[in-house]
Amino acid sequence: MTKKNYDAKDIVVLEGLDAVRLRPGMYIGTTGSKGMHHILWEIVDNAIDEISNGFGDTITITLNKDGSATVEDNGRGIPVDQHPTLHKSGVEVVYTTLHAGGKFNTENYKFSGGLHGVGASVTNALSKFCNVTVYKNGKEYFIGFHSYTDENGKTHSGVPVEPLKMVGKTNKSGTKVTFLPDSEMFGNIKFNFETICNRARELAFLNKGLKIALKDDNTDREEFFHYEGGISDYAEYLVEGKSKLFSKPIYFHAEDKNFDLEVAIIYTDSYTENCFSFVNNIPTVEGGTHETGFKTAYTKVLNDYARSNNFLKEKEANFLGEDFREGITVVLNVKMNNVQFEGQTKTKLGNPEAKTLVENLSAQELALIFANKKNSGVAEIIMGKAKGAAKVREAAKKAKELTRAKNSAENFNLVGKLAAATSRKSEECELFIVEGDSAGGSAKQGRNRKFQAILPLRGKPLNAEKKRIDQVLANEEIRTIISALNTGIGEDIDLSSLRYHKVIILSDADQDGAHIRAILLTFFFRYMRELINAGHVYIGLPPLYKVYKKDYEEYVYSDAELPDAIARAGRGYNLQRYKGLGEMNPDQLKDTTMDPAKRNLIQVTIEDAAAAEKMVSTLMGDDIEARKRYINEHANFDREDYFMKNYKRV
Ligand code: 0RA
Repeated sequence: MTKKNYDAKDIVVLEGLDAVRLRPGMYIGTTGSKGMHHILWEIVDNAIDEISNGFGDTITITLNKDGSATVEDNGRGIPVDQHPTLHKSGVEVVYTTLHAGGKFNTENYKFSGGLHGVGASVTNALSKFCNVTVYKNGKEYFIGFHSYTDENGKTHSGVPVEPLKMVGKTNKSGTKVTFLPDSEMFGNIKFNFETICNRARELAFLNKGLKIALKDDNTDREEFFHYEGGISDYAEYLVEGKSKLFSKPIYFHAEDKNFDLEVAIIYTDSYTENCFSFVNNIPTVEGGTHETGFKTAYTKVLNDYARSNNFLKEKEANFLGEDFREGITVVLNVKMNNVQFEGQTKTKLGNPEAKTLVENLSAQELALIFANKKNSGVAEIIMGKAKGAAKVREAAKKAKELTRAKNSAENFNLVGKLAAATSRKSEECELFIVEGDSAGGSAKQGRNRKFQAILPLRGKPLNAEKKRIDQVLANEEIRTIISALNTGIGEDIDLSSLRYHKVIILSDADQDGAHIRAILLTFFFRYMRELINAGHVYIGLPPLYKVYKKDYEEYVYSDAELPDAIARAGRGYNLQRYKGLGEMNPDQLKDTTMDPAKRNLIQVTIEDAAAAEKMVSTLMGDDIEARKRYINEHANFDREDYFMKNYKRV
C-alpha cells in the first residue's frame, strides 16, 4: 500500500503561499495562542504521518530560549532531490507551496493527520524564520527560510535564503525544523509548555508506540510520552483516581479497506458517560457518525447478550443505550480518508460511511469479545450497571419532566427566589447566580432590572460529580437554576429556549467562593455542556481591592495588578481589601461587577475536553489523594492561575 520510493515529482502542487498572511484565519483559525500552537502542530503532524507509516519512532519538541520551537523526527527525511518541473528541492517545495506534501498523494501515506492538512508551508509563512535540516543518504542538508518586509513595505513570507545545500555527512536519518512564530502575526504570545504537554500526551496515546520527548529550554522542564498500550492506556489515564469496575479496558482494533478503527472501553462506579472520539488524531468534540455507529453497535450487541444470557426476561423491554453507558469511558480512534467535519466548531464527523463501517466492525468485534467465556465476568458487571441505570431512569424521567413543566405550581415556587428580568429578549438578558443572600440582596438592588436577573444561592449547591441524576435533580438550588434557564438538561437540552444568554457566576474571592464556582461549573459541565460550548457561561470577577484617597479611587481585580495601582495612586493612599461580595453596597457591586461597561467577565470555554474531564473528575470526585496530587501538580480553580490561564477574559 505504501509506495516506498517517493521523490520530489510526487509532490502535488496546488497553490501559492501569499494567501496565508493575508487571511491567517482561513488556515489556522486564529492568530491567538491557539493559532500559534497550531503552526507547531502542523510540523508535528507531518512527523507523525511519517512515523505512523512505519518510518522512525521518535519526535523531539524543544522550546528554545529565543521563542522558537524545534521539532525533530527520525523518519526518512523530506525528499531532497530536485522537483522535475519546479526546479527546486523537494524540501523547498514542501515549505513554500500551500497544499504541497506527500500526504496529498494517498499512495504515499495511507492516512494523514492535521487539522487543515495545509502543512508545513503555513508554518513557514507565519514564521520570522524557519530552518530545516534533513538527514538522509548519509548526508546532512540545510535550507533556511525567512519573512521580511521590503523597502516598499511589502512583506514576503517564507522565502528561501539560499537553495538547499549539502552541509556535511551524518549517520542519522530524519528531519529537524526550527521556526520562530512571527510576532507581527502573533504579538508576544509564548508557547505554553502545559498545553503542548497535553496534546503531545494525547498524540502518544493515539499512536501506539510513538515516542515524544518535550523540553523547555527556558525552564529546563522535560517530559517523555510513550504508551505501548495506546488508547487502552489512555482510557486508564482518563479514569485515574476513580474506582474502576474491572481492571483491564475492553479493547479492539479492526480494519477495512482504508479504514482503521480502535476502541477502548472502561467502566467506573460513577454515573456519567464519557466518549472521547478522534479522527486522524483530531478530537471530534461534537461527536458524529463514528460515535453514532459505535453506540448503535454497542447497544445492540449488549441487548443480544442480555437476552441470550437471561439478564433480560422475556417480557422485559430492552435496555436503552444510555443504560449500558452509565459510568463508561470510551476512547474511539478512527483513521480514514476524505474526512468531512461539520458542526458549530467543525469538530463533528459528517461522513455517512463512517457510521456503517464503525457499526459493522464494532458489532463484529464486540460480539466476539462477549462470546468469549473469559469475558463473562466483565459482561456481568456491565449488565449489573445497566440494570441499576434502567431503574433510576424512570425516577429521573419524572424529575426531568418537573423541571420542564414551566407553568406548574411547583415550578412557580422554585423560581420564587429569582428576581427575573423584565425584557423578553433573551439575547440581551443575563442571569447572575450569586453566592449568599446578602450579596444577592445587594445585587438585586444594584441590577438593571430590564435585562439582569438575580438568583441568590443559599449555602453550597450539590456536587453533581458525586451524585446520580435523580439526586442532582432533587436538589432545590439546581432545580431553580434549570427552571430559570428553561432549556432542560442532558441530551434533551434545547438552547433555542434559553431565557438568559449570559449566565454569570458571582462568588466571593476566597476558597469557599472558589468551591461554589467549581460546583456550579461541574454541574454545567456534566449536565448542560452545550451551554458552555455555545459561550453562555461566564465568571464574574469582583474586585479584590480598592486603592483610594481623596478624589481618587481605583478597583483592583488581581494581586498581580495591585503594585501598579498603588503606584498610580501615589503617596498617602488607602487600601481596602474585599473579603466577600457582601461587603460591597449595591452601588459598588453595580459599578465593579455588574455594569456591562465596567465589569470584568471571564468566558468559560472548554479548549481541551480530555483535560477538562480529568480536572473536573479529579477535583470534584472522591479520591482525596488524587485530588491533592492534582492540585499540587496543576493549577486549581482559583482565578489567579486556572482561570487566567485557561479562560478568556472578556
Ligand atoms: C514524503 C516522502 C518521504 C519523506 C517524507 C514525505 C517526510 C516528510 C516529513 C515531514 C516531517 N518529517 C518528515 N519526514 C519525512 C521519503 C521519500 C524517500 O523515500 O526518500
